[in-house]
Amino acid sequence: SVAVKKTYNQEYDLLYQSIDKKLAATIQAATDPRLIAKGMSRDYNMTESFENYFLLNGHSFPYTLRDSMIVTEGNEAIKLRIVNAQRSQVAIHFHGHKATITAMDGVEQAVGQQVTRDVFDITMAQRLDLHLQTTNDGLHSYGPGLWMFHDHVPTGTTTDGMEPGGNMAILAYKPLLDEKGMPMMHDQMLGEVFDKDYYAKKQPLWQQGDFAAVLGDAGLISPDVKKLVIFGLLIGLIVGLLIVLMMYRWKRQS
Ligand SMILES: [Cu+2]
Repeated sequence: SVAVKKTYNQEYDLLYQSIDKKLAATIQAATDPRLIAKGMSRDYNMTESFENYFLLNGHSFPYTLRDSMIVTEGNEAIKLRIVNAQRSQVAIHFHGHKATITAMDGVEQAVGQQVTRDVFDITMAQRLDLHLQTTNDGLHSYGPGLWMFHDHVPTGTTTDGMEPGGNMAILAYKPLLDEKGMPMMHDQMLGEVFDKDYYAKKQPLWQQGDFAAVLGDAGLISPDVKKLVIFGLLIGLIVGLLIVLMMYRWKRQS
């Protein structure tokens, strides 16, 4: 807004949400509103449910890099409006920075009550306005970088149990972005997790590492068919020879 632009160089909204995959599946599976109502209110039991997906502005990592990156030139005052719309607490941390709470639930905080800190615990439905200063003064910013910002609740950075995912995101200083606006070196850093097989849990975790050529995936070592056939033929030959030998002896005795 115009008023914000007087004090700040940029402003961002950060909306945190989570999804319970069981509840989402109930809605997807039914075609009749009565079935949806029954499924959601009577079959579904919230006390036996989990949060499986964690979203920042509607997307999970790595898509947060495309849609929810905070990009700064450095030496900027940035206003952040954070809303926790998920059913559990978030504890948001901006690596390499200490931001300041300027408002809570839309109410401006008096200067003496403004708190500068690392991690911001935001309970359900709570809103927090922060002043993030990207000036390298050893306090508010520790200098240019690709700094991640994420929920310190361990489940918050997972996607259906796979890490890294969820609301993991990046606060990027512009010189460290490539010509497409993506973090530099993201191929090397994140190539493994940009593969959808990673989140489908089909990919060995060491696919990119030195072990890749040595080790296959757990539980998926396929049998050597050629060896099995030769083994079977040899066993057959030995048994056959024994039978012939026994018959020969039996004939001689009779
Ligand atoms: Cu952190």
